Amino acid sequence: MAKIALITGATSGIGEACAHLFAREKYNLILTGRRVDRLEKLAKKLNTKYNVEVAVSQFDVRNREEVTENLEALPAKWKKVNVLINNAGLSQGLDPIQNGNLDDWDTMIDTNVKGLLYVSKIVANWMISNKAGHIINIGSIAGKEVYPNGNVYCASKHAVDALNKGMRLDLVSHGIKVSAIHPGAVETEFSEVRFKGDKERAKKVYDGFDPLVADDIAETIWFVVSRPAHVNINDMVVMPTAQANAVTIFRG
Ligand code: NDP
Ligand code: 8X3
Repeated sequence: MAKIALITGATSGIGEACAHLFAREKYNLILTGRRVDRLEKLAKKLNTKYNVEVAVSQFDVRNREEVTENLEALPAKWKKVNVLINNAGLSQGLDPIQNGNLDDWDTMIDTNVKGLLYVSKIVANWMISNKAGHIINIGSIAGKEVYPNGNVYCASKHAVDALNKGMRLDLVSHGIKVSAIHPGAVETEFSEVRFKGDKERAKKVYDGFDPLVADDIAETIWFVVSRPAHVNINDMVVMPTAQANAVTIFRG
């Protein structure tokens, strides 16, 4: 029977790259996100190209009721999830704490922390019933270091780091693997979202060096997922060669 991966934030960037890679590896997929047109287009493409089954589930991870209703409404066969990729996330703004926008703070905490928790609780219980599974949490270098003006985004990703460790402890006796991947700069829609559609400012983030691309992270996730049954990779930090830490980027 084909394995199943549930990917949050599959409409773009790292999540979309994971959808392609896991479909290539013959996983059936549950793709989630808010932009349902993108999810449906991607589902059709992957079904045609790789002959895998793809279910689309549209919800905003910030909305507890939406998450619960949509995930619980999936037919029983889709609840045998082998891999959950907790990828949906974002940054909003890059301002000193004293100038921070409270709506941006709520959005980051509600998406990156609470949204990840809402999805994880439901899927972890499915995995406990199935006596197996693997949860991949997408953190960030911002969850390992704090950089100027990164304050609340960094706090939200430090929370992901802590939750990854907490899940590992709580799920170890159920045979469920838990791993975190913490990328440095990956060129996706991330900076455009952070700077609220300012494409010029977003582009400058990646000027003068080779950033990671979404496929680099998808391949890393695949490596982590495809280890033998007795191996769990707890934590990985993946950086562009030109980026030594959160703030040190060699722009040649
Ligand atoms: P993208 O902006 O390209 O993708 C973000 C994804 O998250 C989209 O599919 C978006 O879907 C989804 N998402 C955002 N908010 C919500 C929400 N409220 N409900 C449901 N889905 C949501 O960025 P990346 O691919 O780069 O980001 C993926 C993850 O990687 C994030 O957690 C990010 O923090 C992390 N990361 C990114 C890095 C980078 O440099 N790019 C580095 C380190 C970590 P939709 O809008 O359709 O809902
Ligand atoms: C995204 C990478 O350095 O912008 O998580 O925080 S960074």
